[in-house]
Amino acid sequence: MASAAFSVSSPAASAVAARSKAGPRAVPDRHSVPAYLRLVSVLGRGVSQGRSRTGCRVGITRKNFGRVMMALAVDVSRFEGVPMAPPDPILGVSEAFRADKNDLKLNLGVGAYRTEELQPYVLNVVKKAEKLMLEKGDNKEYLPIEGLAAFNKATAELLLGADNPVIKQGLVATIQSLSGTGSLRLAAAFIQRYFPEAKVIISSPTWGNHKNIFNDARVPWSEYRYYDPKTVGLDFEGMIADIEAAPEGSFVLLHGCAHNPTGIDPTPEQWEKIADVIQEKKHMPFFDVAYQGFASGSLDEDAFSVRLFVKRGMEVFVAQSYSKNLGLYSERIGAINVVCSATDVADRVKSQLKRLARPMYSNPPIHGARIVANVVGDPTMFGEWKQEMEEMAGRIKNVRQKLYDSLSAKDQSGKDWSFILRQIGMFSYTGLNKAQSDNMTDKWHVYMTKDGRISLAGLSLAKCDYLADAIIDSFHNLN
Ligand code: PLA
Repeated sequence: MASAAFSVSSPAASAVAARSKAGPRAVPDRHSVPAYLRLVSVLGRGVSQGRSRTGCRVGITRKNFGRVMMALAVDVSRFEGVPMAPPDPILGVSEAFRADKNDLKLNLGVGAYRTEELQPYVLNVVKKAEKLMLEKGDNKEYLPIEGLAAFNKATAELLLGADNPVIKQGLVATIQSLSGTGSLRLAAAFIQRYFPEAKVIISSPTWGNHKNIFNDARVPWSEYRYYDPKTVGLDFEGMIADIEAAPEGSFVLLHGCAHNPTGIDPTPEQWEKIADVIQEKKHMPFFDVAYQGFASGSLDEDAFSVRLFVKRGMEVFVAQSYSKNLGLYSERIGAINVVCSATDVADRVKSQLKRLARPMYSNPPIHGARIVANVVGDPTMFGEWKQEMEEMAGRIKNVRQKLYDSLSAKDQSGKDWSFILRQIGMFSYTGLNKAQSDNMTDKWHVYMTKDGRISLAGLSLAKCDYLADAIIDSFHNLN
């Protein structure tokens, strides 16, 4: 009988099997077998028909690889058990923003740079590189699994400095990957495979997607203290104590610069101390560098933390992204670099990263890699990029200052808003709680993440007064 031949695994199909066993008297409901086996006869070619013990028509499709498939009708879905996922806390904000028809609306959710006119910005140097690429008529062949060689060279040099001995000695395993997120995910898969006992410790708070990445890779994580709401600054003692207390050999996830969401970075002296503890505890530093050049306006200054660890001879993981500093958000261009203690180690690590990448996405996209390689590899374009990046970073700093001025001038309560000036990078961590952030959106049409973070890269000088009114109202009138 046909039903006996089924290999079933879904909950709906198991229910079918159970009911079949129960015999013809099983009472059909909306989700029962007969409802969806009845329609099988309309499925046509490749479907053979028979009768189940419930007396219903059933159909099976035999694929040539020998598996027996159950042909299902449409009134009960196999996806019945799939619940609706919540909107993403960051990218979901942009969806809500797009749906709002109010002219006053402001999207300060995702960290994406806008011009003073609040328009997306394609860097001139990117347009120039793309024009050259088009003129050259480059082909679209597959890249090797590790990505474009010229990109991998350029990206490691940009991160570590072209003269860094670790590059000269071949100690860096670099794999081009799918921007910052994809690079983090690849590294997480590597940790899961080769350090199955290790856990990752991440700052509290951190970029929301970090937790998803390690969860999906099945890498256990816990948090170390980072932000102190009382001082609106770094909880340095707490951070050091928690890194010290983590099991030896933990991976310590650090934001290379422009910590997201707080905008608070350790000082150079504090970085030294952090490196001391990590070294003592034989932890592995794992840097997420998503904003090189965007914190200070200088690529070298923003790589200070990573270079400090590398200079100490430590083995280090670094994920890089060109979404923000070259405005290549949708090109998905970035890299994972693993600085190793010996050349053969770097070769082995690289071979395993490739092995992980191959079944995940095979090989990375070429367009963004060529842009980066062309810009970084050409002294004139490199200079132009640095200038444009300084301008972008400068515009964000101006907006930061203006927002502080507006808040200080308008708020009669005497609250000290100077923490905004001490924060760096794209974001300001306002201290607004969820209810207050909801008020920002519901009443003022200011879209932001519910942790109180606002992206200053999405703000214009002209909108600072309006935003200050919204913040003051939300802060003082809601708790
Ligand atoms: N790491 C950090 C700390 C980030 O803030 C982001 C992006 C990434 C990695 C990944 O960026 P990429 O994959 O595009 O290279 N964070 C954004 C966007 C700007 C996002 O959430 O995806 C943010 O709004 O926080």
